[in-house]
Amino acid sequence: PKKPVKVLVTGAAGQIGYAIVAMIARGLMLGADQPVVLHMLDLPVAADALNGIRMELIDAALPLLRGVVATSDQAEAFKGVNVAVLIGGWPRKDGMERKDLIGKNVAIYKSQASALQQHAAPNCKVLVVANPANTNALVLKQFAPAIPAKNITCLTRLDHNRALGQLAEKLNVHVADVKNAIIWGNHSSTQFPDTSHATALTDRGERPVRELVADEKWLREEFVSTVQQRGAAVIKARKQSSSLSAASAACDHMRDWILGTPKGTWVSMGVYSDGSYGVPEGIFYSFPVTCEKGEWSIVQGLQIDDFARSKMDASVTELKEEKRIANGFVI
Ligand code: NAX
Repeated sequence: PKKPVKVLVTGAAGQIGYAIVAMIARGLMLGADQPVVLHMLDLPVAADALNGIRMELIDAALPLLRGVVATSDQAEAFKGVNVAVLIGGWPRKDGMERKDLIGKNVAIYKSQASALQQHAAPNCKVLVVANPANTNALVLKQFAPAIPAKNITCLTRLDHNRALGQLAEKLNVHVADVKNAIIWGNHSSTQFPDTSHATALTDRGERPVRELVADEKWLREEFVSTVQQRGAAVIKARKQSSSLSAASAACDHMRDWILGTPKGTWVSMGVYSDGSYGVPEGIFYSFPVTCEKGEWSIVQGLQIDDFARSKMDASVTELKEEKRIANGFVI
């Protein structure tokens, strides 16, 4: 039998947290044969709610769940964890400026960086979900220098999955038969959902999405803005932001990272740029990646046309600006 893996979820009493803890404890993140111990962290104000979730997890009688730690103490939460899903953060409130949102989260991620570095298991894999996700990941990296940069990632898989979902609807095929869309850039409205290399399985075999859709204008305009604005559309409809889809995407991200991507398939992950595709080092940027044996690598050699280049550069500009603002708070 496998040794239990310790999985930390921060912001566990929040919306995404509530959805994801059950998914993790049912094996959707690490596999149906992998026992887990859940560490849940939230603020002291949410301690009662967190305890209620602990009670529900016990009541669910989950065979893979070998223990639950529910705490508002960062050191206890990070102690010995092998996987950390960082969902907790300062929420954007109406009228709040982006600069202030970044500032509030810089403080949180700076402090979580030291908890991570001091208490987590060596080689702990980290996924930042909380917004601004790419910049929070950067702050975490800067303040946890002992953690290898390759162990810190941020979530753009929800955007990636949204892209696959839109293509499946357009082509009237099953979503599992669509693959290799790409989300480039920031998890924000400057992200570039790119279908240039995506394929779909039809009765005539695997075909490029570009050929199947044929409507280049739809792919460049309507599709791109639908994916970019999907989060806002969900908020408008539900009066709450995406949570089950975000939780599901975070499970997909971790599962593919740890257990590997299927052959011939890539996924999108926010990672520390190594300069690939002319994206400067020093920012977290979403790239197409494949994963094997617990390591991600950026897919190389894809053709980038002028349209893609300008979209990709716009997201670089935004991320540099977020970095500049974040650095202003750090000093
Ligand atoms: P909620 O406000 O429901 O939950 C956030 C939880 O974090 C709360 O329970 C809060 O008490 C807790 N928290 C705040 N500061 C904390 C700290 N310092 N330590 C531990 N816990 C802390 O938000 P929810 O809808 O669950 O969203 C969580 C985050 O995910 C937000 O930042 C949101 O913007 C972000 N998202 C990111 C997505 C992505 O694709 N990267 C998509 C979904 C989501 O919008």
